[in-house]
Amino acid sequence: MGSEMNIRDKIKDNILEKLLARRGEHVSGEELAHELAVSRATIWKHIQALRTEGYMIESSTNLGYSLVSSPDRLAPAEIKSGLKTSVIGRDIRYYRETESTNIIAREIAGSVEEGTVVIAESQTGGRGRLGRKWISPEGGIWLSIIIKPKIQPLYASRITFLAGISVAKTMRSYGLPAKIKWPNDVLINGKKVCGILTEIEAEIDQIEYCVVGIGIDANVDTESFPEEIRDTSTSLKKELGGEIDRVGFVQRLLAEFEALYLEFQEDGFSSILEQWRNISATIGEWVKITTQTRTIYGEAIGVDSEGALILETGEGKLEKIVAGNCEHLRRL
Ligand code: BT5
Repeated sequence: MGSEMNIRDKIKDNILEKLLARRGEHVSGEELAHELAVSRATIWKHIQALRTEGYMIESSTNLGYSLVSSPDRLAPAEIKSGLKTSVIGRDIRYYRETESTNIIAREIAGSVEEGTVVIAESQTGGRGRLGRKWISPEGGIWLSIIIKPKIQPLYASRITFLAGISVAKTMRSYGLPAKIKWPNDVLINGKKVCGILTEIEAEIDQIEYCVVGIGIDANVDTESFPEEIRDTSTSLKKELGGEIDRVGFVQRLLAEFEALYLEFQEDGFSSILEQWRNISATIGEWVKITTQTRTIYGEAIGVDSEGALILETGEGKLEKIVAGNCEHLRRL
Protein backbone atom coordinates (compact mmCIF):
# COMPACT_ATOMS: atom_id res chain seq x y z
CA MET A 1 0.00 0.00 0.00
CA GLY A 2 2.87 2.34 0.81
CA SER A 3 4.23 2.51 -2.71
CA GLU A 4 0.76 2.79 -4.21
CA MET A 5 0.11 5.78 -1.96
CA ASN A 6 3.36 7.34 -3.06
CA ILE A 7 2.55 7.07 -6.74
CA ARG A 8 -0.90 8.54 -6.15
CA ASP A 9 0.54 11.39 -4.10
CA LYS A 10 3.09 12.01 -6.82
CA ILE A 11 0.41 12.36 -9.50
CA LYS A 12 -1.56 14.72 -7.29
CA ASP A 13 1.58 16.73 -6.62
CA ASN A 14 2.40 16.88 -10.33
CA ILE A 15 -1.08 18.13 -11.15
CA LEU A 16 -0.75 20.81 -8.50
CA GLU A 17 2.67 21.79 -9.86
CA LYS A 18 1.24 22.26 -13.34
CA LEU A 19 -1.74 24.26 -12.10
CA LEU A 20 0.59 26.43 -9.99
CA ALA A 21 2.90 27.05 -12.92
CA ARG A 22 -0.05 28.37 -14.89
CA ARG A 23 -1.94 30.17 -12.17
CA GLY A 24 -4.69 32.38 -13.58
CA GLU A 25 -4.97 30.22 -16.71
CA HIS A 26 -6.90 27.08 -17.46
CA VAL A 27 -5.17 23.76 -18.13
CA SER A 28 -7.23 21.17 -19.93
CA GLY A 29 -7.84 17.73 -18.45
CA GLU A 30 -6.66 16.26 -21.70
CA GLU A 31 -3.33 18.07 -21.54
CA LEU A 32 -2.78 17.03 -17.92
CA ALA A 33 -3.70 13.44 -18.72
CA HIS A 34 -1.34 13.40 -21.68
CA GLU A 35 1.59 14.95 -19.81
CA LEU A 36 1.25 12.68 -16.79
CA ALA A 37 0.42 9.59 -18.86
CA VAL A 38 -2.80 8.80 -16.98
CA SER A 39 -6.48 8.86 -17.90
CA ARG A 40 -8.68 11.95 -17.71
CA ALA A 41 -10.76 10.17 -15.09
CA THR A 42 -7.65 9.81 -12.94
CA ILE A 43 -6.94 13.52 -13.30
CA TRP A 44 -10.51 14.29 -12.26
CA LYS A 45 -10.18 12.03 -9.19
CA HIS A 46 -7.04 13.84 -8.09
CA ILE A 47 -8.61 17.24 -8.68
CA GLN A 48 -11.42 16.14 -6.36
CA ALA A 49 -8.85 15.03 -3.77
CA LEU A 50 -7.08 18.40 -3.99
CA ARG A 51 -10.42 20.14 -3.50
CA THR A 52 -11.13 18.19 -0.33
CA GLU A 53 -7.71 19.31 0.92
CA GLY A 54 -8.84 22.91 0.54
CA TYR A 55 -7.59 23.85 -2.93
CA MET A 56 -10.16 25.90 -4.81
CA ILE A 57 -10.03 24.66 -8.40
CA GLU A 58 -12.43 26.01 -10.95
CA SER A 59 -13.38 23.78 -13.82
CA SER A 60 -14.97 24.58 -17.13
CA THR A 61 -16.02 21.98 -19.66
CA ASN A 62 -14.25 23.68 -22.53
CA LEU A 63 -11.20 25.17 -20.90
CA GLY A 64 -10.25 22.73 -18.15
CA TYR A 65 -9.01 23.42 -14.62
CA SER A 66 -7.76 26.60 -13.02
CA LEU A 67 -6.33 27.02 -9.52
CA VAL A 68 -8.07 29.83 -7.69
CA SER A 69 -6.61 29.54 -4.20
CA SER A 70 -4.55 27.23 -1.99
CA PRO A 71 -4.98 26.22 1.64
CA ASP A 72 -2.27 27.13 4.18
CA ARG A 73 -0.17 24.02 3.57
CA LEU A 74 3.53 23.46 3.07
CA ALA A 75 2.90 21.26 0.04
CA PRO A 76 6.12 20.49 -1.89
CA ALA A 77 4.63 21.71 -5.17
CA GLU A 78 3.80 25.06 -3.57
CA ILE A 79 7.27 25.45 -2.08
CA LYS A 80 9.01 24.41 -5.29
CA SER A 81 7.08 26.83 -7.46
CA GLY A 82 9.27 29.90 -7.23
CA LEU A 83 12.01 28.31 -5.12
CA LYS A 84 15.32 29.99 -5.99
CA THR A 85 17.76 27.26 -5.01
CA SER A 86 19.68 24.67 -6.98
CA VAL A 87 20.36 22.07 -4.28
CA ILE A 88 18.44 22.73 -1.07
CA GLY A 89 14.77 21.75 -1.29
CA ARG A 90 14.89 20.27 -4.79
CA ASP A 91 13.52 17.09 -3.20
CA ILE A 92 10.93 17.65 -0.47
CA ARG A 93 9.32 14.86 1.57
CA TYR A 94 6.05 16.05 3.07
CA TYR A 95 4.05 14.74 6.04
CA ARG A 96 0.78 15.99 7.46
CA GLU A 97 1.94 14.57 10.77
CA THR A 98 4.98 12.61 11.84
CA GLU A 99 6.87 11.85 15.03
CA SER A 100 9.89 13.96 14.12
CA THR A 101 11.23 15.19 10.79
CA ASN A 102 14.77 14.59 12.12
CA ILE A 103 13.95 10.91 12.61
CA ILE A 104 12.66 10.57 9.03
CA ALA A 105 15.62 12.53 7.69
CA ARG A 106 18.09 10.23 9.47
CA GLU A 107 16.32 7.19 8.08
CA ILE A 108 16.53 8.35 4.48
CA ALA A 109 19.76 10.38 4.55
CA GLY A 110 21.95 7.58 3.24
CA SER A 111 19.92 7.11 0.09
CA VAL A 112 18.87 10.62 -0.94
CA GLU A 113 20.55 13.58 -2.61
CA GLU A 114 22.16 16.32 -0.60
CA GLY A 115 19.65 19.12 -0.02
CA THR A 116 16.63 16.87 0.50
CA VAL A 117 14.18 18.44 2.93
CA VAL A 118 11.69 16.65 5.20
CA ILE A 119 8.80 18.82 6.29
CA ALA A 120 5.71 18.23 8.45
CA GLU A 121 2.60 20.18 9.38
CA SER A 122 2.83 18.82 12.92
CA GLN A 123 5.07 16.51 14.96
CA THR A 124 3.93 14.14 17.66
CA GLY A 125 7.39 13.64 19.14
CA GLY A 126 9.36 16.75 18.17
CA ARG A 127 12.83 16.68 19.68
CA GLY A 128 15.11 19.25 21.22
CA ARG A 129 18.68 18.71 22.41
CA LEU A 130 19.57 16.18 25.10
CA GLY A 131 16.26 14.37 24.84
CA ARG A 132 14.17 17.48 25.47
CA LYS A 133 10.76 17.84 23.85
CA TRP A 134 9.93 20.27 21.09
CA ILE A 135 6.29 21.32 20.89
CA SER A 136 5.17 21.19 17.26
CA PRO A 137 1.51 21.96 16.61
CA GLU A 138 -0.04 22.78 13.22
CA GLY A 139 0.78 26.23 11.95
CA GLY A 140 4.51 25.97 12.70
CA ILE A 141 7.36 25.20 10.34
CA TRP A 142 9.02 21.91 11.27
CA LEU A 143 11.65 20.84 8.80
CA SER A 144 14.94 18.98 8.46
CA ILE A 145 17.57 19.62 5.81
CA ILE A 146 19.91 16.79 4.83
CA ILE A 147 23.40 17.91 3.82
CA LYS A 148 26.65 16.06 3.24
CA PRO A 149 29.44 18.54 3.95
CA LYS A 150 33.02 17.36 3.66
CA ILE A 151 34.04 18.38 7.14
CA GLN A 152 35.28 16.69 10.28
CA PRO A 153 32.70 15.81 12.96
CA LEU A 154 34.50 18.21 15.29
CA TYR A 155 33.22 21.09 13.19
CA ALA A 156 29.56 20.05 13.00
CA SER A 157 28.49 22.97 15.19
CA ARG A 158 29.49 25.27 12.34
CA ILE A 159 26.41 24.00 10.52
CA THR A 160 24.19 24.97 13.46
CA PHE A 161 25.65 28.47 13.33
CA LEU A 162 25.02 28.67 9.62
CA ALA A 163 21.44 27.48 10.09
CA GLY A 164 20.82 30.00 12.86
CA ILE A 165 22.00 32.84 10.65
CA SER A 166 19.78 31.67 7.79
CA VAL A 167 16.73 31.70 10.09
CA ALA A 168 17.58 35.08 11.64
CA LYS A 169 18.25 36.68 8.24
CA THR A 170 14.96 35.33 6.87
CA MET A 171 13.07 36.76 9.84
CA ARG A 172 14.88 40.06 9.45
CA SER A 173 13.73 40.22 5.83
CA TYR A 174 10.21 40.56 7.32
CA GLY A 175 11.40 43.44 9.50
CA LEU A 176 11.64 41.36 12.68
CA PRO A 177 14.57 42.03 15.05
CA ALA A 178 15.74 38.40 15.22
CA LYS A 179 18.92 37.55 17.14
CA ILE A 180 20.75 34.34 17.92
CA LYS A 181 21.31 33.07 21.42
CA TRP A 182 24.32 30.77 21.73
CA PRO A 183 24.40 28.11 20.56
CA ASN A 184 21.19 27.44 18.69
CA ASP A 185 18.16 29.54 19.57
CA VAL A 186 16.70 32.34 17.51
CA LEU A 187 15.02 35.01 19.62
CA ILE A 188 12.75 37.93 18.89
CA ASN A 189 12.64 40.56 21.61
CA GLY A 190 14.32 38.11 23.97
CA LYS A 191 11.85 35.27 23.37
CA LYS A 192 12.52 31.97 21.64
CA VAL A 193 10.88 31.67 18.23
CA CYS A 194 13.09 28.95 16.74
CA GLY A 195 15.23 26.04 17.87
CA ILE A 196 17.79 24.11 15.84
CA LEU A 197 18.85 20.51 16.33
CA THR A 198 21.81 19.36 14.25
CA GLU A 199 22.49 15.63 14.22
CA ILE A 200 25.33 13.90 12.42
CA GLU A 201 26.36 10.47 11.29
CA ALA A 202 30.10 10.26 11.00
CA GLU A 203 33.28 8.27 10.70
CA ILE A 204 36.12 9.45 12.91
CA ASP A 205 37.41 11.97 10.41
CA GLN A 206 34.54 12.67 8.06
CA ILE A 207 30.86 13.46 8.30
CA GLU A 208 28.67 11.08 6.31
CA TYR A 209 25.57 13.23 6.57
CA CYS A 210 24.19 15.97 8.68
CA VAL A 211 20.52 16.53 9.51
CA VAL A 212 19.69 20.12 10.35
CA GLY A 213 16.35 20.24 12.16
CA ILE A 214 14.77 23.66 12.26
CA GLY A 215 11.63 24.40 14.25
CA ILE A 216 9.92 27.76 13.83
CA ASP A 217 6.88 28.98 15.75
CA ALA A 218 5.27 30.59 12.72
CA ASN A 219 1.46 30.72 12.91
CA VAL A 220 1.11 29.08 16.29
CA ASP A 221 -0.48 30.42 19.47
CA THR A 222 2.19 30.32 22.12
CA GLU A 223 -0.55 31.09 24.70
CA SER A 224 -1.57 27.44 24.32
CA PHE A 225 1.97 26.20 25.12
CA PRO A 226 2.69 24.60 28.51
CA GLU A 227 3.02 27.16 31.25
CA GLU A 228 6.76 26.77 31.71
CA ILE A 229 7.52 28.07 28.21
CA ARG A 230 4.52 30.36 27.62
CA ASP A 231 6.41 33.48 28.66
CA THR A 232 9.75 32.55 27.17
CA SER A 233 8.50 31.78 23.65
CA THR A 234 6.92 33.80 20.88
CA SER A 235 5.67 33.28 17.33
CA LEU A 236 6.02 35.08 14.02
CA LYS A 237 2.25 35.58 14.03
CA LYS A 238 2.40 37.32 17.37
CA GLU A 239 5.38 39.49 16.46
CA LEU A 240 3.94 40.47 13.07
CA GLY A 241 0.40 40.94 14.34
CA GLY A 242 -0.99 38.53 11.73
CA GLU A 243 -0.36 35.23 10.01
CA ILE A 244 2.68 34.81 7.82
CA ASP A 245 2.68 33.09 4.41
CA ARG A 246 4.57 29.96 5.49
CA VAL A 247 5.31 28.81 1.95
CA GLY A 248 6.96 32.16 1.16
CA PHE A 249 8.90 32.00 4.43
CA VAL A 250 10.22 28.50 3.70
CA GLN A 251 11.25 29.55 0.19
CA ARG A 252 13.27 32.48 1.57
CA LEU A 253 14.74 30.32 4.35
CA LEU A 254 15.95 27.59 1.99
CA ALA A 255 17.49 30.22 -0.31
CA GLU A 256 19.32 31.88 2.63
CA PHE A 257 20.50 28.49 3.86
CA GLU A 258 21.82 27.53 0.43
CA ALA A 259 23.62 30.87 -0.04
CA LEU A 260 25.35 30.52 3.35
CA TYR A 261 26.16 26.86 2.75
CA LEU A 262 27.86 27.73 -0.55
CA GLU A 263 29.71 30.58 1.12
CA PHE A 264 30.83 28.18 3.83
CA GLN A 265 32.09 25.65 1.29
CA GLU A 266 33.93 28.25 -0.77
CA ASP A 267 35.27 30.66 1.83
CA GLY A 268 35.29 28.62 5.04
CA PHE A 269 33.89 29.46 8.43
CA SER A 270 35.32 32.91 9.13
CA SER A 271 32.72 34.91 7.21
CA ILE A 272 29.94 32.81 8.75
CA LEU A 273 31.35 33.48 12.20
CA GLU A 274 31.57 37.19 11.48
CA GLN A 275 27.89 37.27 10.49
CA TRP A 276 26.96 35.22 13.54
CA ARG A 277 28.72 37.69 15.84
CA ASN A 278 26.81 40.55 14.24
CA ILE A 279 23.41 39.01 14.93
CA SER A 280 24.25 37.41 18.24
CA ALA A 281 22.16 38.24 21.29
CA THR A 282 24.72 36.58 23.54
CA ILE A 283 27.98 38.45 22.89
CA GLY A 284 28.33 41.20 25.46
CA GLU A 285 25.78 39.65 27.82
CA TRP A 286 26.26 38.34 31.33
CA VAL A 287 25.38 34.70 31.17
CA LYS A 288 24.90 31.63 33.29
CA ILE A 289 26.14 28.46 31.61
CA THR A 290 25.08 25.07 32.85
CA THR A 291 27.00 22.07 31.59
CA GLN A 292 26.52 18.47 32.65
CA THR A 293 29.09 18.93 35.39
CA ARG A 294 29.07 22.58 36.48
CA THR A 295 27.59 26.07 36.42
CA ILE A 296 29.66 29.01 35.24
CA TYR A 297 28.87 32.74 35.36
CA GLY A 298 30.58 35.33 33.23
CA GLU A 299 30.47 37.82 30.41
CA ALA A 300 30.22 36.33 26.92
CA ILE A 301 32.94 38.00 24.92
CA GLY A 302 33.16 35.89 21.79
CA VAL A 303 33.04 32.54 20.03
CA ASP A 304 36.01 30.67 18.62
CA SER A 305 36.47 28.88 15.33
CA GLU A 306 34.77 25.74 16.63
CA GLY A 307 31.77 27.65 17.86
CA ALA A 308 32.74 27.46 21.53
CA LEU A 309 31.58 30.37 23.66
CA ILE A 310 34.34 32.40 25.30
CA LEU A 311 33.51 33.73 28.76
CA GLU A 312 35.33 36.22 30.91
CA THR A 313 34.65 34.92 34.39
CA GLY A 314 36.39 37.61 36.45
CA GLU A 315 39.81 39.17 36.83
CA GLY A 316 40.38 38.60 33.14
CA LYS A 317 40.13 34.83 33.40
CA LEU A 318 38.82 33.22 30.22
CA GLU A 319 36.80 30.02 29.91
CA LYS A 320 35.81 28.20 26.74
CA ILE A 321 32.42 26.49 26.70
CA VAL A 322 31.97 23.85 24.03
CA ALA A 323 28.45 22.73 24.94
CA GLY A 324 25.90 23.69 27.53
CA ASN A 325 22.79 25.66 28.28
CA CYS A 326 23.02 29.38 28.20
CA GLU A 327 20.86 31.79 30.16
CA HIS A 328 21.13 35.54 29.66
CA LEU A 329 21.19 37.31 33.01
CA ARG A 330 19.70 40.68 33.75
CA ARG A 331 22.25 43.27 34.72
CA LEU A 332 21.52 44.79 38.10
C1 BT5 B 1 16.00 23.06 20.45
O1 BT5 B 1 16.34 22.27 21.50
O2 BT5 B 1 15.74 24.24 20.52
C2 BT5 B 1 15.95 22.32 19.12
C3 BT5 B 1 14.57 22.23 18.54
C4 BT5 B 1 14.56 21.63 17.15
C5 BT5 B 1 13.17 21.39 16.63
C6 BT5 B 1 13.18 20.93 15.20
S1 BT5 B 1 11.57 20.89 14.51
C7 BT5 B 1 12.12 19.99 13.14
C8 BT5 B 1 13.11 18.98 13.67
N1 BT5 B 1 12.45 17.78 14.11
C9 BT5 B 1 12.60 17.58 15.44
O3 BT5 B 1 12.13 16.60 16.07
N2 BT5 B 1 13.35 18.57 15.96
C10 BT5 B 1 13.74 19.52 14.95
P1 BT5 B 1 16.67 22.81 22.96
O4 BT5 B 1 17.70 23.90 22.86
O5 BT5 B 1 16.99 21.61 23.74
O6 BT5 B 1 15.33 23.46 23.45
C11 BT5 B 1 14.24 22.70 23.88
C12 BT5 B 1 13.46 23.55 24.87
O7 BT5 B 1 12.77 24.61 24.19
C13 BT5 B 1 12.35 22.77 25.58
O8 BT5 B 1 12.86 22.11 26.70
C14 BT5 B 1 11.36 23.87 25.94
O9 BT5 B 1 11.80 24.57 27.09
C15 BT5 B 1 11.49 24.84 24.77
N3 BT5 B 1 10.48 24.60 23.72
C16 BT5 B 1 9.87 23.44 23.36
N4 BT5 B 1 9.07 23.62 22.31
C17 BT5 B 1 9.15 24.93 21.98
C18 BT5 B 1 8.56 25.72 20.96
N5 BT5 B 1 7.73 25.22 20.03
N6 BT5 B 1 8.88 27.04 20.92
C19 BT5 B 1 9.73 27.59 21.82
N7 BT5 B 1 10.32 26.88 22.81
C20 BT5 B 1 10.05 25.56 22.88
